[in-house]
Amino acid sequence: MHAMLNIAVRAARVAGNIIAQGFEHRDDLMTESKSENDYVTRVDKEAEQAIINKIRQSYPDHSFIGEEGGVIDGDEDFKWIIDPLDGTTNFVRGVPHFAVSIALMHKGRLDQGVVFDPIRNELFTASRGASAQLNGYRIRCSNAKELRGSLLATAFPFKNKEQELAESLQLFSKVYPQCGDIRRGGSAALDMAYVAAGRLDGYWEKGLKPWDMAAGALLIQEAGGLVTDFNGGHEPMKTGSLVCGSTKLVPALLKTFKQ
Ligand code: 2AM
Ligand code: CA
Ligand code: CA
Ligand code: CA
Repeated sequence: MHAMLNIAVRAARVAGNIIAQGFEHRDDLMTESKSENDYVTRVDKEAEQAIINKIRQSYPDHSFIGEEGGVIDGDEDFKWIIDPLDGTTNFVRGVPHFAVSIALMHKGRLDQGVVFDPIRNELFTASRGASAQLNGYRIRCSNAKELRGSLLATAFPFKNKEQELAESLQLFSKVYPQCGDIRRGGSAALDMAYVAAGRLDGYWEKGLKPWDMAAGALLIQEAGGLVTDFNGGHEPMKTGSLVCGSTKLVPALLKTFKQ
């Protein structure tokens, strides 16, 4: 395993322990609302700090950006992008579906990625050019060629519902009649890991942040799939709009969106 991926995995496991313990003792989460329907807990913050501390032990000069405010300026060539707990709403409500997401960008390219589900002990990893793995076994995106029969995932806007819900429902109503079925899991990182593992054929969502998708994007690319934005462009991390899946399914989805 690549040395930097190895460090990312160790950091993800440390955070995973904090999260799993927090999940068993949910009376003590100190949940706060960042905005309506958007929560953060003591566990999100502790997990992020633990990840950054762990990585900095090995790479003190690197730069960091984490969802819970963990911005550290350093060597811009090595930038860690961290979502310590993706799926906080599930976590707070006792739904055991959430993950740690850690990615490393090297000179602006995704280089290493880890998505770790501490409840199921599923570790999804990818290094650029070296395939994607689940618990050490190679994974691949599905070979779905069309919407018919496909299992997809998406999400609905939980903020700014007034502005964004109509568009979201419009896309849903275009895709849903043509596909097999659609899931709404509540963890973007796990949705993407499941696309990489071929459990889902595709996934789309708008309004994502870089830490929601960075590790998942590398997983999917290394698993032989496609990651684009809603226009088929290659900057979903900049636009926050994401369409991903098997190589044939993504163009089919984009076409369906435009119909
Ligand atoms: P978070 O748990 O790290 O905040 C995409 O749906 C992403 O939006 C999720 O991965 C989740 O990341 C975030 N999110 C925040 N609040 C949410 C909510 N109420 N429902 C669903 N997702 C939410
Ligand atoms: Ca959050
Ligand atoms: Ca997230
Ligand atoms: Ca989070």
